[in-house]
Amino acid sequence: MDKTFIGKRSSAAGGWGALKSCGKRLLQSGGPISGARTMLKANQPDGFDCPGCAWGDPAHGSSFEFCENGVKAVAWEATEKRATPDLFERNTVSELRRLTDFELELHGRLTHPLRYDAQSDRYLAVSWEDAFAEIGAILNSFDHPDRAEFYTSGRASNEAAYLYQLFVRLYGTNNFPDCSNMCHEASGVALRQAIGIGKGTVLLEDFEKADAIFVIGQNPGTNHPRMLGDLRRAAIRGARIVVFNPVREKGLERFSDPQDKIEMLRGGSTDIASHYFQPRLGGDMAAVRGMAKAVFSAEAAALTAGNPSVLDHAFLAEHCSGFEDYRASVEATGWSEIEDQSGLTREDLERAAAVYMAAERVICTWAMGVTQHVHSVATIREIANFMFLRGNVGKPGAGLCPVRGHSNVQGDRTVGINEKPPAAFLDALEKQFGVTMPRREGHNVLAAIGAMLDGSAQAFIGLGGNFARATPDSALVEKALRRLKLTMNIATKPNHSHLMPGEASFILPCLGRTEMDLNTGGQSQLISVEDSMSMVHGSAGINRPASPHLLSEVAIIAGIAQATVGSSVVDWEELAEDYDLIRDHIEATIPGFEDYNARLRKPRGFLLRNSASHREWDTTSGKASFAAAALPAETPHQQARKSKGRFALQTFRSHDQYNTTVYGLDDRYRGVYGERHVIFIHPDDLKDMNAAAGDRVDVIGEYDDGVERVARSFRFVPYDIPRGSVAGYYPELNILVPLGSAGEESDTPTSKSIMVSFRTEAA
Ligand SMILES: Nc1nc2c(c(=O)[nH]1)N[C@H]1C(S)=C(S)[C@@H](COP(=O)(O)OP(=O)(O)OC[C@H]3O[C@@H](n4cnc5c(=O)[nH]c(N)nc54)[C@H](O)[C@@H]3O)O[C@H]1N2
Ligand SMILES: Nc1nc2c(c(=O)[nH]1)N[C@H]1C(S)=C(S)[C@@H](COP(=O)(O)OP(=O)(O)OC[C@H]3O[C@@H](n4cnc5c(=O)[nH]c(N)nc54)[C@H](O)[C@@H]3O)O[C@H]1N2
Ligand SMILES: [Mo]
Repeated sequence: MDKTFIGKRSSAAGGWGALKSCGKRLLQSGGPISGARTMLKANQPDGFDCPGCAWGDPAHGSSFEFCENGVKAVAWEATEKRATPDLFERNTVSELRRLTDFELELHGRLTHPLRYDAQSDRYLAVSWEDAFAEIGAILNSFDHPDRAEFYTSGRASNEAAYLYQLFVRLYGTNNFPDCSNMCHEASGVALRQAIGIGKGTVLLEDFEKADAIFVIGQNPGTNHPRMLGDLRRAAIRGARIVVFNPVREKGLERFSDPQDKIEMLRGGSTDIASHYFQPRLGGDMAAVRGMAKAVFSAEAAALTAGNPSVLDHAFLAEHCSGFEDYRASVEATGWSEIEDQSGLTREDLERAAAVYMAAERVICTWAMGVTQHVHSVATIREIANFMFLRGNVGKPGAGLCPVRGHSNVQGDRTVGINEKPPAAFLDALEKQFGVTMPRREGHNVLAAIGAMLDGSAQAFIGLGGNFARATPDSALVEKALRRLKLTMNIATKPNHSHLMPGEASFILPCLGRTEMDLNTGGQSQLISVEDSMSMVHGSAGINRPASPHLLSEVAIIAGIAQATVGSSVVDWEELAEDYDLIRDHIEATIPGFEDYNARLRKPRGFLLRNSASHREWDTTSGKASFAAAALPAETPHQQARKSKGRFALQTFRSHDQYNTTVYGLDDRYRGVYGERHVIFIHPDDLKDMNAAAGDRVDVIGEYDDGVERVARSFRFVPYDIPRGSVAGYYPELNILVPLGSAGEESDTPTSKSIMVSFRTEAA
């Protein structure tokens, strides 16, 4: 094992390696037959929405879109293994805490509601009625509703999320910390400022028409494998694909599509990226500004030569505000600053700009490599600026495309999981339910942790997710959770967040996406989700529930709501019996859901209207707004190099994990096997430290707040990554992400720019 932990990188992403890996997962989950049957229903009109990612579903195509990581997500949920009360009786919580999340989740699906018994330090089975009654009583014992924090992870359906926000607002607070705060918050903030809506403007069909696709700070080979199919088809058609990523990611280089029988038989693969640029960490705003600068020079040259304009003047005149200020700010930015921050040369950026200018229709996609930095909002505004120059928003084959994470993270926001709810939504809720809604701004993730630490919060309620592991400074968050009066998690499998009980604590097991959700009359209930392209579609599970004691998320929320706020305003039981009635409330309070129940039952669902894609700009200026910000005063790379031995660290996902859920210890595309405690680093940086591949070191957090942060025993992996930038896996490195470092305007933890140094492992 020791000699082989750094092995061969796959020659292409996808392909036979993906099929082999799937076979293994399906077998582990209890047999290929039931597994394959389950997979055949993923992302089909009459099946369930894949719990893997938020990429859109095709209107046409093969009987099911094959996706290795979709198979893993489905198999993970459809496992035959069970975490029964027996497991919790045999082991104290302190003993279970010694297991990794990987080992914990291997115990399988939770089967019974559990209540923490402090005296024996064990979780014991409890009835649903007793659990609801006790939770309601504790929530009602606080002197103020803002004492409780209501977290949401992005898997919750529209129906569960809407019911949850309704209950929480009737209870009296807007405290909705949400996984989105750690994810695409910056995209929402920046896009609302720039185009008047916090969502992307493209449809899946646009990928069939684009002449160029820019992919910035995203690793779709691992995190959105079905997107690779769309990129591959675009590449074959001759579209140019321009990648900006400090790390050479296999999936973006070559891809062998398991859907393509001929390619599979020939052992062939398709080049994805026509251009692959490796900026320094956090250097993307400079890189995009460099491309904009090249576009402006080309425009000047075209005017001099009497050639057609490069800019889309009609679009700029009719639709944009702030263009002249932006032009001035680009002119004021020098090439040396651009080259230094981005780590790319002027020639590189001119080449990239040439691709942009040669294309009639351009799509730009991005994900966490852009959103988890201090300057994320400014960077996304710069991406929008760049796209406005040639009118690449609001026309077919073009647009802005933040690629979402969790399968319904976008839908949860749409239906009201928002700590800063728009006034119009609260007005609509008041009209619909005839009661006053809280207007105070609530807590996001960082504010909720702050409130737990300073003692003003007394309860944590989790609708899915793994709050303690996904958040920054995980060691501090653990302590904060254990000081609360109440902690409660609705979950499918055990994880570490459940093992940090407050005075009273509950684990409430729920049905997964793949399972049949039947009401008391035995009728199957449909839920709905919204993908990255704003398509809303239905989802109904096909598997038998993992245990007869499970309730749906909706039923659990209804039970807690009934016990806490009673049924004078809302008949919770009735809504839990018939989700159509929840959808009626959504339709009555949120624009875009007209005829929700009928349209949901159409094969591909329906599209939520996106104003910006119709070139309607709901911004303060009423136009698509340019931003004229200067480049960041300092990028993480520039900050790190001021001190010898310091590096800028990003934390990303391996090919064998889903966020805090680790499926296995291999990262095939990056050639790392059986080990997750690794640091990817440039070979020359290793040489400078007199270190070698495989050496073990402690990683020291170098954030300036006096807190000592050490991640112990990591091994170096030499890699194709810029000097001064290093990378390693989330969540193992979350103890190094400082709570105090957050994105400007987004308040997102900066988990892609952490200052670190290395120390030879303490003996
Ligand atoms: N199988 C699987 N699918 C998933 C998930 C999963 O864990 N597993 N997670 C889901 C979720 S919640 C999300 S949010 C998405 C995440 O999807 P991604 O955003 O693709 O996730 P990360 O692994 O964080 O990868 C970030 C990428 O950005 C690059 N990067 C880092 N810093 C920079 C930078 O400064 N500039 C540039 N240009 N690039 C940079 C990294 O090298 C890496 O390739 O995936 C979703 N889908
Ligand atoms: N350092 C670092 N930290 C990060 C990131 C990073 O890139 N680097 N990424 C951030 C991002 S993008 C995100 S989205 C967050 C993710 O944060 P979370 O959403 O909180 O974390 P997950 O790991 O997705 O949650 C996994 C747990 O969800 C539960 N679960 C799974 N399916 C269901 C279901 O159907 N219903 C219910 N109720 N529960 C279910 C299971 O118990 C499982 O253990 O992490 C963030 N944290
Ligand atoms: Mo995410």
